Amino acid sequence: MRMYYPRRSFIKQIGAALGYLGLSQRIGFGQTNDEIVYSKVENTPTVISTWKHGLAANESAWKLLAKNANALDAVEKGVNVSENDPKVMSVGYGGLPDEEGYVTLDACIMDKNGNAGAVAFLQGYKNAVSVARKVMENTRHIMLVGEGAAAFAQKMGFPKQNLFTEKAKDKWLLWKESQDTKSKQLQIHDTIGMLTLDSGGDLAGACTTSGLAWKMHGRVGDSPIIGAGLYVDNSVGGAASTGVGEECIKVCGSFLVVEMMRRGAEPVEACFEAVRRIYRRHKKIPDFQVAFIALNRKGRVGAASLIKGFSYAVMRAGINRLIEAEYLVK
Ligand code: SD4
Repeated sequence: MRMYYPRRSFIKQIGAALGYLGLSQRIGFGQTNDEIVYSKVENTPTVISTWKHGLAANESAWKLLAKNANALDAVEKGVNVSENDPKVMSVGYGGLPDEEGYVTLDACIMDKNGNAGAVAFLQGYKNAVSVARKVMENTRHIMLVGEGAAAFAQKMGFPKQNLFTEKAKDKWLLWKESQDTKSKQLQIHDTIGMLTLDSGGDLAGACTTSGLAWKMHGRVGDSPIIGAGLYVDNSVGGAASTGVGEECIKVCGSFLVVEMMRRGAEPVEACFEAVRRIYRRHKKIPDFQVAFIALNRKGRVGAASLIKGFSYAVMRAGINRLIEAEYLVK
């Protein structure tokens, strides 16, 4: 097993060169245009999100950021795209269910003032992050769960609907036949976490998911937990996570990333420290994934994952790009 530390690769330089020519724009080229993505330009509106479906979510957030909208509106509208898309089977409508066949959603959101809202074990309302925002703005609490969260969503006027699509049902029935929990855990971790920086230099973040597929009924992961699935401190930066939530919760992952940045770490270094903490708790090669994205208040971005296979999307200056994250254990 080899521990991997971030470094610039030749291929990335090629990606950067193509970026200059505009060849890698909007197609998820997969490499970093260092000048745009890692530029030192300060206060450039920026959006970063997890996984390939983050590209579409970024576009929606970007539309708002480009019009000088605030980071909070952008982040909410951004992740709503994944929540509404039945093809994204790990978030919102069309999300894979728990082992008993219930689609239960977890989400949270944070604004520039450190305010936070969250819902967990929410059923019947696809835009969990928007319900979380209402919790933040319309109640004196931070988190509502289960029936209470659903009753609140109804009161706030969100439409109730069945989130369990036929496609998700087919997959669930297949799993029930095989009961192959282990390999499925490895494959299914496509929560969307998103961080935004607006033209006023303010940050916001959101995280929304249907959680690990085939989880126990009642299980809640890291995604709605402030400090685990998401953390934003406007004076420092923000971080969000994806992967096996239990591992992230145990190290207060997103909080850790932000605190590392507070002490001067670059976003990518801060993300590596969080995955390193997780790695150290396990004496063997990890058979699960955890990954983090980070955005600091200057607009610098970074990400890291425990094992290979995590990608994240960054949009800035109208250019949207999917990037393979560096990973810790080869
Ligand atoms: C969870 N972190 O519930 C989430 C899983 C995930 O796509 O990333 N799902 O633990």
